[in-house]
Amino acid sequence: MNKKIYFAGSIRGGRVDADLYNRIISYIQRTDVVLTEHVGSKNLFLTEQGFERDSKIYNQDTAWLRQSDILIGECTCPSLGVGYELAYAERFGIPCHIFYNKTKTQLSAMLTGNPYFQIHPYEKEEEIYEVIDEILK
Ligand code: 6IA
Repeated sequence: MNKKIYFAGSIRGGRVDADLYNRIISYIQRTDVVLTEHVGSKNLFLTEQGFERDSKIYNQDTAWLRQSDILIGECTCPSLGVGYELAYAERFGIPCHIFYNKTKTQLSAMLTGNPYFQIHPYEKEEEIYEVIDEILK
């Protein structure tokens, strides 16, 4: 059966890796379902905000997260929202896989120090897809 994947990546934390998120999402979609396809989208209106809009986003994302089978996060670009989602997923017992480019950043000790998280440092993008094959099989 297709797995439901919650892909987490930075939005207001910065969009430098948006194209990478998009490639990872497309890769997962070859075999499984990504609930958060918009995280890789080029057309997010980052300046739009407001409590009503943001509370809809929060409610929708946390509902998706509770329904998901696995969280896959790309954490090279730090994001408060992704950090929050990881803690939320842990609370609901959703398995979490975290990728980050070790030549570009050092991951927070709050993630590397927590054995709940399965952490995958990489140097080259191809390594991500090899690990994803293992995760999804
Ligand atoms: O703190 P951040 O914005 O970097 O948090 C990114 C994470 O929060 C992502 O993994 C998303 O799942 C979630 N998230 C943050 N903003 C949105 C959003 N609005 N839509 C859906 N999920 C979101 C995008 C437009 C908004 C900037 C006006």
